Amino acid sequence: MEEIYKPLAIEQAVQKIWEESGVFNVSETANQDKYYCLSMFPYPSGKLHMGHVRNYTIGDVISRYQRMLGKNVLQPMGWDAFGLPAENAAMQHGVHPADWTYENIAYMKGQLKRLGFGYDWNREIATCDPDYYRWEQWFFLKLLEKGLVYKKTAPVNWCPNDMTVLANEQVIDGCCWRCDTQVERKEIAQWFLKITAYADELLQSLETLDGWPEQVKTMQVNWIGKSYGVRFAFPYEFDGKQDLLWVYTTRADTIMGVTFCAVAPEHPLAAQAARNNPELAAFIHECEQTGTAEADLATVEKKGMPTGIQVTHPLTGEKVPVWVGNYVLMSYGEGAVMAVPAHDERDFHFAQRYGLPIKQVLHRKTIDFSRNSSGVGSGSDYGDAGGSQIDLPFDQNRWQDWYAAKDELMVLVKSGKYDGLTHKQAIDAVAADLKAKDLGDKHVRFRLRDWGVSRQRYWGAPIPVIYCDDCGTVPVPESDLPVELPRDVVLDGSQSPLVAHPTFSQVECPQCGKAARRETDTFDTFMESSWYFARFAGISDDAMLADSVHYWLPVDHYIGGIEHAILHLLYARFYTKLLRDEGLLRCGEPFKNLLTQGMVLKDGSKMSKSKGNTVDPQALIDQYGADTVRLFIMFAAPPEQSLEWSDSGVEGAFRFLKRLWKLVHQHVASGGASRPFDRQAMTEEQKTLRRQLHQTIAKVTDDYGRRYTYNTAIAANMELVNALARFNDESENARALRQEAFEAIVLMLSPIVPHICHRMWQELGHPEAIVGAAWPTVDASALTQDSLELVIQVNGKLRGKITVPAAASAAEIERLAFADDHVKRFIEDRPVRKVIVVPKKLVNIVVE
Ligand code: HQ5
Ligand code: ZN
Repeated sequence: MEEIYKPLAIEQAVQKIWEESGVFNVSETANQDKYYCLSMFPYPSGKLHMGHVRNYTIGDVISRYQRMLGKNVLQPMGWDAFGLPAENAAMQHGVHPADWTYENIAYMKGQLKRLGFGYDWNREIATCDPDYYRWEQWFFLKLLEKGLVYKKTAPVNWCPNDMTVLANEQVIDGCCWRCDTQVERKEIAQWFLKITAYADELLQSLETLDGWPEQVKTMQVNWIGKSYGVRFAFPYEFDGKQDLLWVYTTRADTIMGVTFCAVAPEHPLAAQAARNNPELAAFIHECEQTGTAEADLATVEKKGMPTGIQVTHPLTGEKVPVWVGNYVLMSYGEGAVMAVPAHDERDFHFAQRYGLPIKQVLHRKTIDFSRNSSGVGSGSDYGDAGGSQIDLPFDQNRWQDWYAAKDELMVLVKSGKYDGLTHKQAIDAVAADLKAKDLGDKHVRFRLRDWGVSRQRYWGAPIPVIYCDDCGTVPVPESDLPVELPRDVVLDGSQSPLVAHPTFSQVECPQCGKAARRETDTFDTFMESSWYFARFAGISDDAMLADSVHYWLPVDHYIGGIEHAILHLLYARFYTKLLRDEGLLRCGEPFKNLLTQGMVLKDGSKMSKSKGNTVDPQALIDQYGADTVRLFIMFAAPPEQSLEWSDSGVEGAFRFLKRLWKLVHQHVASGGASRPFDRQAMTEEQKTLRRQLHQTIAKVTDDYGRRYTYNTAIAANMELVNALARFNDESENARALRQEAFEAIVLMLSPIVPHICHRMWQELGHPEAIVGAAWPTVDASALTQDSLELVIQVNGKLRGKITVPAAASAAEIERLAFADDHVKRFIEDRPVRKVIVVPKKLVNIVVE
């Protein structure tokens, strides 16, 4: 064994062994339990960020640990390769998006290998590969057939100069990020996946996800936003015609407090009123200039204008004015709301601003503010998560809970026949009265919208449909899949390169053979990431998913960033249910356990290119080796918490590895252990060290297996190494004990620092590779102590120490205490008043 730790040479050699032996390439075996460990696959953006290194180190540590428990562990890796960055790079540097992407993949793959992650590279996926996206197209057509896919016109952010749709993130201060032109709201036809058809199941089955953080589940509950309310109408007359203004509310109990109604700028009533009102028409146009994001609507300055139309309150018969409000969302509910300024924050601000009346109809009973009212209720009538109502604690899954929490708090006043009723009673009574008049009923509603998957961009999977003047929308025949993305395109940022392409869109109609037009939109990249975990497990040349997928799924542990709490993690759950219902999967949930790792910070803020505070992992790997980087990352913080970068911490991790290497070297160089350990012939010091060793194994096993606190697992091993450094016994038995301790340390650290441990394991006399070794077990007999040291106090003052058998009774301890010479001297012949024995700690003798 070399005296000096040389990480680069060791890591290179060990990685070569892994590669050549193919240890991480797995298949389905019946005689072992499976474990599927997955880290969120990266966008091939150029090079690894420290955040990636953290994410993938955690996944690798979990995988290697499970392998040591005897599991058949699948850990795959691939590339979420479509998306805008490739197109932007193409425009900036004149490189083709495909070349840019595959070059990045090659570089980043090299980095992942250099970090020693144990992936099954045989299953590598790049989503921009036609062999991948052909199945996405195939499945889309299955969904189309089933009616789970449809095309409809929906508002988008539109740049009139670039003639393209912009994602919400690409609208900066209301202007196009590229050309600074003011962005418009435009209605264009887009493809949608009917995620709302699964809204209830997506909500209900969250309850089965015991291995998910509560925070993520709560975010999904709020995003799905199930609410129980009443849908009802205000009759009105316009241009001599009778009409109804429909609204939806979760707060029908406050119906007697309505002082006005508000409609979205796109509402038909607004358009009616604007016909003879140029001022109103101008206001509506102005509203159309702002984006469509719900987030915008929650924060936008609330503005409105009266329509001049009055509707009739369905229960009181009073006239109620209707306003157009820029904060009312057309795509949620009816695009119109009843406004109750006394009991809704947003209505209140609006009423104050425009001098509208405010009528209180609820009287609060005593309120217990100590109860959690963290805003779980997203049941705003406006459809966003900004809880504009009085937040109450309730479970959105159940009518009873929805009512109960409010009933404890309020009764109705100034509400005519409803006076004195509770929230629940009032809603029931109001709904019944509206129903009797044929003007409304109870109604369940979701905040979740269908998923728009069309993108007017180049670097994505083509949507496999054809438009024919005679036959309408025609699916691409299965035999013509994949619809491949053409390479020869011009990327100048002015319009979609697929629209500009000379031949891509020209196609014969598969049904009638006449000239037809191919869809030029591509899929949202979240389509690819919604099923990649299944493809890894069931990769196949001639099917979307091979049968092996049933062996591996669900994923046992999924590791990734909290930024995907809603979109990706909801889409993947939705897709799993779609695949199940198509008979391609047997499970209904994709991820059994979810670990959301914290951010990597530098000087307290997120490491990012724009802040200029990044640390390049590559430089550190080159300087210290992969093991040091991995050790620092796992030692600096538990996985779910943010990690503050520290150069001295990296240096400290390196020093620890050097020290451990040196101690193992000393042990091996001086001959190691010459005979097995003799338990009968142990000194007290040997017993103490061996007890610490097995206590450490017990603690570290708990840290790895249950708590995921690798930082404390490392700390416990560091303490054990310190104890070994202080242990100067050179007897045969001591050498045998040292051998046992080093073996255990090397095993326990091997998931985190696998290269150095591979070498030390060999040097400790094990020819077979450590990746195949079993996790160390606790010897319970080492944990028990034969004897204990107790402190003796006389009148509360420390007066001596005694050693007693660990199993000694209180009476025996008392007897031994009084027999101690020191203690005798302090007691002399004073009468003893009391003796207090605190087991395993002390004896206090109280004398006069
Ligand atoms: C982190 C950083 C950067 C990354 N391709 C998608 C993606 O997020 C994942 C799909 C499943 C939708 C973490 C991030 C994520 C993983 C890959 N990360 N800090 N790709 N600075 O390349 O923690 O949270 O952006 O889990 O690395 O990130 S990615
Ligand atoms: Zn046709």
